[in-house]
Amino acid sequence: MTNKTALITGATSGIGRATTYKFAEQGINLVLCGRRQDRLDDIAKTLQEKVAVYTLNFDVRDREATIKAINSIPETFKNIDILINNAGNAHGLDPIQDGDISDWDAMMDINVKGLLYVSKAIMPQMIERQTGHIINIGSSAGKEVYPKGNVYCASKHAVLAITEGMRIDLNPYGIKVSAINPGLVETEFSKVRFKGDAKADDVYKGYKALQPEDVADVIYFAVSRPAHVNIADVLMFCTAQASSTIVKKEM
Ligand code: NDP
Ligand code: 8X3
Repeated sequence: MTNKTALITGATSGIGRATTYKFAEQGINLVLCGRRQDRLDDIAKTLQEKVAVYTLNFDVRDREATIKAINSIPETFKNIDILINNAGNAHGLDPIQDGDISDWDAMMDINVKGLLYVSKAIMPQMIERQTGHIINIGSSAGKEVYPKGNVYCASKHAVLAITEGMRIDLNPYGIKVSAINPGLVETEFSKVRFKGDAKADDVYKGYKALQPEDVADVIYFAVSRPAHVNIADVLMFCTAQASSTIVKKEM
């Protein structure tokens, strides 16, 4: 995997950050994206002894800023071999009739439109070089709707549909497209969903949830397969989880 470059969105936390460390261990050069520059700087400082690292600070909701940031990548990092479309979150957990419209906007704008903007900026050079691998981080919520999950689940169902569409449309150019769909992963996800409310602390109590490193391992497995193998779709749960609503908890 040496001499490869990966661009990872949402590299400042959780699954994205764990993937960053996993890729650096394997010698993959990195373009790390997020809004929290202090975290990007810390990660870059830690990893730059192992691999080349470049950071980009932009909000994926902002179409112009996203395209401008990606177009500003210096020549040495410009050929992105691997794109990890990971930036995203849930905002709120409410019955649809009580949902906050700003939360709906955030989830559709970040999880769906942000992923499209980033992909739009990266795909042309992959097409030109007739190579590349795009991994979209979906969710078990993209396969199964759960109570109060409504719009978050819709955003992740959209990610799955976009992934399948990308795989079809990019097939003539030899570009691999994969969806990695985890269930419950212990990250800052629930802090964001519940906007800092103490409810977030209970989400991962009473069982061992997936850790971000578990997902990073599967992402690396997917990107390190031989050229003729594409891991199209992965659904992964912690052992305690059987479906979106069935989680065996010890209290
Ligand atoms: P975290 O909250 O820990 O990380 C989210 C990342 O997304 C951060 O690095 C954040 O960076 C970035 N991000 C959020 N909003 C924006 C934005 N507007 N512009 C740019 N970057 C943004 O959550 P996870 O690691 O859990 O989530 C990563 C992905 O995994 C998401 O797509 C999520 O839906 C998915 N997922 C999570 C699961 C879980 O249970 N945790 C399960 C299944 C899927 P910054 O704030 O610095 O911009
Ligand atoms: C995140 C997992 O179950 O909270 O996608 O939707 S869940």
